[in-house]
Amino acid sequence: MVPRWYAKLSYLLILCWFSPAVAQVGIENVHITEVYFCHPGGDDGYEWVELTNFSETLSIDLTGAILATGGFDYGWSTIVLDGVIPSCGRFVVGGPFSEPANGSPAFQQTVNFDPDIQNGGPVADGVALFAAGTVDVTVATPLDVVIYGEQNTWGLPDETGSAGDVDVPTVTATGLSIERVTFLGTWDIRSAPDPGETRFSDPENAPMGQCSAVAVLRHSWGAVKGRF
Ligand SMILES: [Ca+2]
Ligand SMILES: [Ca+2]
Ligand SMILES: [Ca+2]
Repeated sequence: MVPRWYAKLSYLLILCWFSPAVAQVGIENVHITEVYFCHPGGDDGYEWVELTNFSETLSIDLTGAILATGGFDYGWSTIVLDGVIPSCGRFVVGGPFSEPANGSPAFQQTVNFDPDIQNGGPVADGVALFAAGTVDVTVATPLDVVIYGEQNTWGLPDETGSAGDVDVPTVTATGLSIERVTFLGTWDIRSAPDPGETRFSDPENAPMGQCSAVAVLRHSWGAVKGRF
């Protein structure tokens, strides 16, 4: 006869053994690739952020990860993400409004940024991605960041945890978006917002669809060799 306490302990051990890990496997492959934050006639309901999963193999559950905007810090507005981003896929969060002027986004997660995303200017603002379980986005180190504006006066941190460099030196961007144009993290201003597509304008980098570093390198090499 197995003692009851032994059976209970075994059950708990088995439960622990088979419980799925809380950590978001592969979240480091997810990057902010475009932000639309300044809409003609008023921003409320038209703003969005595009994420891209650069993994060629992993679909990544974003649930619980935090998209945060600043601001004096990244606590200006926060959104708890909910959904899965497929490998090489995009995830557009924001809205709820979709019209040609904001790029006609199809939202994977519809949520109205509240307060609205800051608009850059002389004092830079930023958008940052934090891992699930982050307790305080004002002190945590983000996974990925874009900082836009003239000067990072408030010292918004980048992925190192220290004050980041400005990625997009924009003063105003009404009707425009800021877009990541290389895998390594070069950003530019885009005149036609492009939610749901990732484009690399730098010919040294992969076009959309080839999304991982491996693919980027393969494509660049292949382009040189004329094999792809
Ligand atoms: Ca809003
Ligand atoms: Ca805004
Ligand atoms: Ca895009």
